[in-house]
Amino acid sequence: MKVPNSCQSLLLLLAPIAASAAPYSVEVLADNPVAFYRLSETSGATVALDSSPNGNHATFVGTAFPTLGVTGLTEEADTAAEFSGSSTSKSRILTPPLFNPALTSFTIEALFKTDATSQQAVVQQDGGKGRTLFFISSSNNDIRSFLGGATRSSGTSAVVEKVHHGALVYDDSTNKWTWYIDGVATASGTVNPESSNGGFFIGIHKNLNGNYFDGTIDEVAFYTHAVPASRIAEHVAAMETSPLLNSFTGAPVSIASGDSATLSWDIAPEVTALSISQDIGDVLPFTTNGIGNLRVSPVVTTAYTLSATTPSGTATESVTIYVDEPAARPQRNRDGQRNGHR
Ligand SMILES: [Ca+2]
Ligand SMILES: [Ca+2]
Repeated sequence: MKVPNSCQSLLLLLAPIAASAAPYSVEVLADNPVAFYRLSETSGATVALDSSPNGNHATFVGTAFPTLGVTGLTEEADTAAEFSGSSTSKSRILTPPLFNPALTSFTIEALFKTDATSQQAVVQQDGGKGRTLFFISSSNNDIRSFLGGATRSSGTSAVVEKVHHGALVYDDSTNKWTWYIDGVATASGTVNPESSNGGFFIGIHKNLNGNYFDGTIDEVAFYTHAVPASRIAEHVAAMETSPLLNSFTGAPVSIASGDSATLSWDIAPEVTALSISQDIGDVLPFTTNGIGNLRVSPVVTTAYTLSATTPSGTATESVTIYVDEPAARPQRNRDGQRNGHR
């Protein structure tokens, strides 16, 4: 059958959409969050990195920080933060100010798994008019927001020990709030949110005197727009998707000048383009059944970034090969004068 060229390109565009979703973090980043805390830091970290390009890094706080390195809540090989529920450790995360809920559309999205039936904050804004925007109520574990002077119930109970996806979406143009629980719109209404420029606490009430989260929180994303229902559903579908990029490592990670190291990778079969920075370029030809490697001989300490792309998104991972460069030593020529050689 002859298909007009214009239709062929349309078919090419449509085909990837029918394919399975990209991994969770790739789907979130595709929607341009203003901040995205993957909480994949290891024990001892004080900074919760913002994985968006916006640099809104947050901090771990408390007499005991949340426990890092616990199993994440998606299929990505990525960890999460465990909160103890303790009133003495007051484990929490504090973001910088990200937006004023009275002045913009917004979306607050998080994965969580609670151990308890007490009232627990997932996300609470700081400041005098900061509100408990995303919490589990002690009333039947109902997932709720306190916004615009009243409770906005999702009508859905968090199940203890079950992983839930929650997203509170506010559309400033219509004043409409919508709760999505596990990818489905469960409740909506209209509201005029309080005006506050405070940062956002994760895992505690802003007064630090209650609503201690007890359980795991992961992949917390903030957006200054209303993420549409179709994208929320894609995010939830992506929770089950394996990572595009299983590993990217260098060995040895530290070499003497003149020696070489091997970069090795393990990628998903659906990756259609694979490249390494530092002018190395396409490395798909060096990849068999998702596994590949390449020898490199950097003359100075060099960071290599592997980018794995599918029709629905790109994942990247970096490794640094440290080069022990010879100590710069002034050399003398036969006249005993220093020359410019390093
Ligand atoms: Ca994570
Ligand atoms: Ca616990």
